[in-house]
Amino acid sequence: MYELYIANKNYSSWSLRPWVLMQEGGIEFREHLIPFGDAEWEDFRELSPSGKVPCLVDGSTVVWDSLAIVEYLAERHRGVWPQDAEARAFARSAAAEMHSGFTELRNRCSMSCGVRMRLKETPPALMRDLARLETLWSAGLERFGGPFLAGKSFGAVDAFFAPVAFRAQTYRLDLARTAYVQRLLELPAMRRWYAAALAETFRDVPHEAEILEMASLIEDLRARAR
Ligand SMILES: N[C@@H](CCC(=O)N[C@@H](CS)C(=O)NCC(=O)O)C(=O)O
Repeated sequence: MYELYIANKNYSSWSLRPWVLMQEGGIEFREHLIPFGDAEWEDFRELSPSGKVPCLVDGSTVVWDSLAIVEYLAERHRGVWPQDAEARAFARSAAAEMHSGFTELRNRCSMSCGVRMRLKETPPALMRDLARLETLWSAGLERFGGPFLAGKSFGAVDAFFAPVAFRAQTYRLDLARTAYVQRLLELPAMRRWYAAALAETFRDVPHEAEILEMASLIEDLRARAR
C-alpha cells in the first residue's frame, strides 16, 4: 500500500495533483495529511528530503516532488500517461510546463478552495499566463478530441491542471475553456477533495495573508472552528 503525504486540502495545490490522479485512477493509498505549520512538519522533514509535500512512500522507496511521483506511478500503473506516443509527448510537455511555469498565476492566485475572491489587479504577466493556458488547453482538447487534455481519459496532465480549476472558481478567472474547468470540478475525486477542504477549520496564517494581499474576500465557505 502506498503512503501519500499531503498538506491541507484547502491550500495545497501540489498535494492535489498526485492525490486526484491516484483517486481517479483507482490506485490505492493511505493518506497522511500534515497541516501546514503543525509540529508534525518537523518530524515529516526527516522523511521527505525536500521537507515538502506531496511525498509518496512505497516500502523503503521515498519519492518526493509531484512530477517524480507521477513518473513513479506511471512505471507501475496503466493510464497515467496516454498510450499514444504523440498524446504522451504532449501530456508530458504540458505537465512539465505547469510544474515549472505559470509562476504569476501560481503566486497571484494561490489556491484556497473554500473562498471566493476578487483580484485586486490583473497585471500583464497574469494575463499572459491565462492566455497561454487557453492556447495549451485548446491545443490538447482539439488535437486529441477531448474531453480531457490528451484524449478520452483523465490522466496525469489533467491532474497537473486540477488546481487551476479550483483557482478559476475561487478568483472567477476569465477562461474561455469553462467546460474543461467544469469537467475537472465535477470529477468525483475533485468533489471529495473540495468537500474535505470546506470542512477544514485550520487556517494557515501565511497563506491567508498572501491571498488577502492579492485579492479581496467575497465569501468564505469554509467551516469554522467552534
Ligand atoms: N515542486 C514541488 C513543490 C512542493 C511544494 O512546494 N509543496 C508545498 C505545499 S503545496 C510545501 O510542502 N510547502 C511547505 C514548505 O515549503 O515548508 C512539487 O512539485 O511537489
